[in-house]
Amino acid sequence: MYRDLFPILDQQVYGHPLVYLDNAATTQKPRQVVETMNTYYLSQNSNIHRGTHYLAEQATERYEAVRRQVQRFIGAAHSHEIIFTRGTTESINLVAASFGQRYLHEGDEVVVSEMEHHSNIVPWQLACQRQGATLRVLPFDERGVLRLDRLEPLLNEHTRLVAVGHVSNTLGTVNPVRDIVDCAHRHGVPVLVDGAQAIAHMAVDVQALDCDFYCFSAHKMYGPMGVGVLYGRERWLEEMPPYQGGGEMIKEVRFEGTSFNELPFKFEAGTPAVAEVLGLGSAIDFMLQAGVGTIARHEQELLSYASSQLKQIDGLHIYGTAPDKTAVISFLAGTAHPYDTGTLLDKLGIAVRTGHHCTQPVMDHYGIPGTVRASFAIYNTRDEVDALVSALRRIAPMLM
Ligand code: 7TS
Repeated sequence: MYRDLFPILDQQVYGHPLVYLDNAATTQKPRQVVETMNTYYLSQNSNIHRGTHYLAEQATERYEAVRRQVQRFIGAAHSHEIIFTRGTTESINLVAASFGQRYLHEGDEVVVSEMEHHSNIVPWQLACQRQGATLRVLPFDERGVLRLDRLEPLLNEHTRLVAVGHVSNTLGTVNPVRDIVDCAHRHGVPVLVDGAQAIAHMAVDVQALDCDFYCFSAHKMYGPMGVGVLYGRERWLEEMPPYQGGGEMIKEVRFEGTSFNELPFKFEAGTPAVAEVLGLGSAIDFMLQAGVGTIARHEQELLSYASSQLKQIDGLHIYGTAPDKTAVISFLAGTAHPYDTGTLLDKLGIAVRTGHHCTQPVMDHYGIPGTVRASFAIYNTRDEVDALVSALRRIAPMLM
């Protein structure tokens, strides 16, 4: 399905057809996304917001139209709640730095979960160090399900924020974000959701989730690298200080003092990645044309087929068996190091990711060095699952 739109998939690797199962790291880009960016550079390029000439006005209008498109896509109340960043990592760092400066003080606490990507741990560690605050951790159980019963006891009058992933990039677990938000809000604590692994796989509605911040990257949802989104509730964004200083984010600059621009420009210092933002718009068009529900159903079919096939391989162990999962399967083949399994699969044309996937606490939880991870997207097929399974059967004697 849709493979014709992704020319990169039609190639041989070491004499085998490419089987691309590294979609949680980055998805491939449909032709229309690349063409949108080419067209921008070949016939529309201009810096935005400051020109009075035709090209600048057109570029500004296109860029701002994508902001409104993102607003509709994630159900935000206002388009000025959509901030363009370089990606999930920068979105989280923005909140950690700016919200941290304004609201985190000596003795305060921030709660993250044990299954977070390092991008949703380290910025909070840095903010806590700067402000004299403490990081608290919500654990998960053996299946990779968050221990929600442990959330309430973690929340107290010192808690300033809960930061949690919508979907785990290693375990595939879909976390019950709305329940987490309800619990945190009962204690007056805002919630940041790292949506990097959710946005391409399910419908996201930030108002239905009732979260305070939501972060994602374009490159994991069929869009370009180098651009992402921070959604923030107006109330917080209004009160938070700027993250970076520079052009675009100011109202008036005097040496005696500077006043800042209104939202969203307060948080978009400097020339943004205009072509990439337009590429993100085109990626959203692609997802809506395919249908977010269709994408989710297709991936769920692949998940259940692949899981049942992989379970039949002797000595193969799957990490992450939550009842609600996206199409991410982490596994180890016998006692083989994940890197060896990944290298052998690569020689058969199969691209998987190996290692700790920037989630070392997850590896520590299970006492393993890393996993092999296969992750699926709209263009993957049952034949590709079969190719993975038969490759694993073929290399098993070398590994176990
Ligand atoms: N949060 C989660 C849950 C992620 O999976 C990733 C990237 C990030 C944040 C960071 O996103 P970035 O676009 O800012 O880099 N995850 C992965 C992965 O699983 N393999 O490579 C990158």
